[in-house]
Amino acid sequence: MEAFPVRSDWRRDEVAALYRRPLLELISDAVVAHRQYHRPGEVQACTLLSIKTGGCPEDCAYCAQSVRYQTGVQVHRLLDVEAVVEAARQAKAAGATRFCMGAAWREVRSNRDFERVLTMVREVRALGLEVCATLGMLTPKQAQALKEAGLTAYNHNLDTSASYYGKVITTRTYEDRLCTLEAARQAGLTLCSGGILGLGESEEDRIDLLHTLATLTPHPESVPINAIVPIPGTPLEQAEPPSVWEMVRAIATARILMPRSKIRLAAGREKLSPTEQALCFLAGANSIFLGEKLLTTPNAPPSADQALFDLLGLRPLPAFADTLPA
Ligand code: SAM
Ligand code: DTB
Ligand code: SF4
Repeated sequence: MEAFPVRSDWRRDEVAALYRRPLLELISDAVVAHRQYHRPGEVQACTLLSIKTGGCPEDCAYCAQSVRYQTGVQVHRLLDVEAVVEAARQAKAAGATRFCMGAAWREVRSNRDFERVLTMVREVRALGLEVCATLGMLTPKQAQALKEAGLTAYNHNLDTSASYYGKVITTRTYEDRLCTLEAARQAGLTLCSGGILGLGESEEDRIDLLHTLATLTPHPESVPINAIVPIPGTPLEQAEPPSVWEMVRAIATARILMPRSKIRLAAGREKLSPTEQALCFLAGANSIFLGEKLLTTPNAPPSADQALFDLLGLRPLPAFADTLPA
């Protein structure tokens, strides 16, 4: 019997009990679960690029790119293929192994812009990088086209619990989100799906979110845990970012629930000290965003990340690496 088996039949009460364990006990188990499936010290480095910025018709209360809020973000149409490939080349040279392209779209339309995204996927993949995209809702046919172009992963976050979702976003439903994840899965893409802490949700909502993610079959291969980055002009401009303890608790719980997945310490890392980030890695985070910028906000500076990797003895995870044999 494996110590920390991969299971998708987690009960809500089991997730709640895990989430509420004394923190150091939770971390100790997360350390063991992490080592069972991953080489400790290996951290996946992903770089994000916003390929189409702002002007999004959705009303996500946290987002700098919604057309409904005055956030000062410079709207930009879909970038040219050459600019994206050049950014991917630079990301690779800086040590990234996964390149993630984000578009401020409600959904993909099957038009010339989508054809251009497919070309971007083909060309970035040809550089030997894993390619991820986050483009909003997808149909099964679009998911298939992305897969055929060489996309590795599709990012589509559940963000929070099903019951709190309507407090954050009213222009689409949780069910819509789950349908897109299903379309991507059916097309053979790996999934990247996680959430945000600090939307004003309760502990129950965090437990619900983790329960939903951990009962997807199979689990998302990547689970980003974002801390809210409060954006002036959005309804969540005054949101209180989670404490490091809340981040660590969510990461450790996710690590035990989905032991084979990569848990990404995503947005909000810039605000954490090296000591706080070390605690997140110990608790099971093994993926980060590397580079100057996330989509519209600054990320941890590359020089600080290099120093952190040296200090903690972390190594970049190679592209397309598998987890440890069971
Ligand atoms: N439009 C697509 C969508 O919503 O799926 C893709 C881009 S969207 C910006 C990607 C994800 O970034 C969101 O689902 C959310 O989880 C995260 N995000 C956006 N703004 C954020 C913020 N201010 N703080 C933390 N996470 C954020
Ligand atoms: C994810 O979970 N977080 C990233 C990526 N996936 C697309 C986005 C974070 C965005 C932070 C706010 C911004 O830069 O606009
Ligand atoms: Fe649009 Fe995505 Fe931002 Fe929501 S999170 S407003 S869908 S870009």
